[in-house]
Amino acid sequence: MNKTAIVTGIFGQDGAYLAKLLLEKGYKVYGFIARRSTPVDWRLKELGIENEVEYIEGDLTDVSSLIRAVNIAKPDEFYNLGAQSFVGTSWKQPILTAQSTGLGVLNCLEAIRLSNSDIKFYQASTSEMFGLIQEPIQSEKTPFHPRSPYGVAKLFGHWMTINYRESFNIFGCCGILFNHESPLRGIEFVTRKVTDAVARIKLGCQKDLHLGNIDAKRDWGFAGDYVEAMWKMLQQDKPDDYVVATGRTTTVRDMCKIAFDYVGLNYEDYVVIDPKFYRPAEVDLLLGNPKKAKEVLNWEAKTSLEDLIKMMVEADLRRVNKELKVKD
Ligand code: NAP
Ligand code: G4F
Repeated sequence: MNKTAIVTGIFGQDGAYLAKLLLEKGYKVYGFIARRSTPVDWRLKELGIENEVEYIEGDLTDVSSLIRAVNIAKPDEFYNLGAQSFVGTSWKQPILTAQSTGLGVLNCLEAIRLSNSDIKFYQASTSEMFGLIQEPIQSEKTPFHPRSPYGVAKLFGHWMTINYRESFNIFGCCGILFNHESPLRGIEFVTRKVTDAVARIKLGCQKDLHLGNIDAKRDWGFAGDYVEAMWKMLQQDKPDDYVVATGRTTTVRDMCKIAFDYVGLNYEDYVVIDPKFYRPAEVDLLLGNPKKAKEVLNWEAKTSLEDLIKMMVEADLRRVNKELKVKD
């Protein structure tokens, strides 16, 4: 019989790719969606799946809406991807971040415990929990030291998931995912901010690009690859936690170079360092060790950073070209 899944955060980058993957595997997919004043389903539309998902309204901060959703969908699997996920915003709205990104996880776990504790649960943990890194290459065994209210909230959700596994035998898995990007990435994140700017500069409708700390290093992969790891975690016999990463780290500066080079421009002619984009505390370096995911899940990243940036620049060139045609 086909399986059923609930996905919170389905209108976000990962939610869209995961929904597509689950639909391709024959799942019935319910999207748990927070009410917003304007429609935000553009990612599902880009993937052509907006009419294949059933939607249930609710909010991660409202446990009753989660219990209602679980009772309606009766899922086999519950993927919690919903969160206030932008690190920069977490200093401006720390309490909202704690409530949705942190307590929201406990609300999901309680909804499962109270309704049907056989539901398998995936928690979107993050490399941001490593923060001030304690080891040069981070694995499942590396101690955490979060550097932002977002990282602290995620760590609460991470440990709650482990605690519900140990206390109530809930099949809860945490994917400690390193940065993953795509043409569906939100414009506020640095890769997409860069590829959008590259397209606009190339097409003559933007002059320069203001960035913060371009010496920060990230382990960047493709979101389309990473959602497969999420699914694989819930297909194992035993619940566990996994680092999902490429094993390569690159500075923001070099990522800019890759993006500008792709359209034949020199990033140094356009990037302006703007202290406005510095963070109160920075995560200088992230580099993941995906060995366990490879050994247990038979998962590995397939897309190089160069191919990823090319895919993103091309998508942004298409979007900006379309915008310009509409204006003509
Ligand atoms: P995203 O694009 O920001 O998507 C998050 C989604 O959660 C959005 O659709 C958002 O809706 C929704 N949401 C926010 N607050 C909510 C609430 N209170 N109730 C219900 N839904 C809510 O993030 P993503 O990049 O897809 O990431 C997916 C998950 O993985 C997130 O939990 C993120 O923290 C985590 N993660 C991401 C990465 C990465 O590199 N992408 C790495 C590690 C972990 P609105 O936009 O309408 O608020
Ligand atoms: O793209 P970012 O905003 O991603 P960040 O902070 O690493 O967080 C992302 O990855 C996490 C996984 O490690 C997720 F959990 C989280 O939800 C999110 O998806 O920033 C990347 C780096 C930072 O060091 C930042 O300081 O780029 C640096 N940066 C430099 N200038 C900038 C900018 N970041 C942004 N967003 N905008 C800038 O202008």
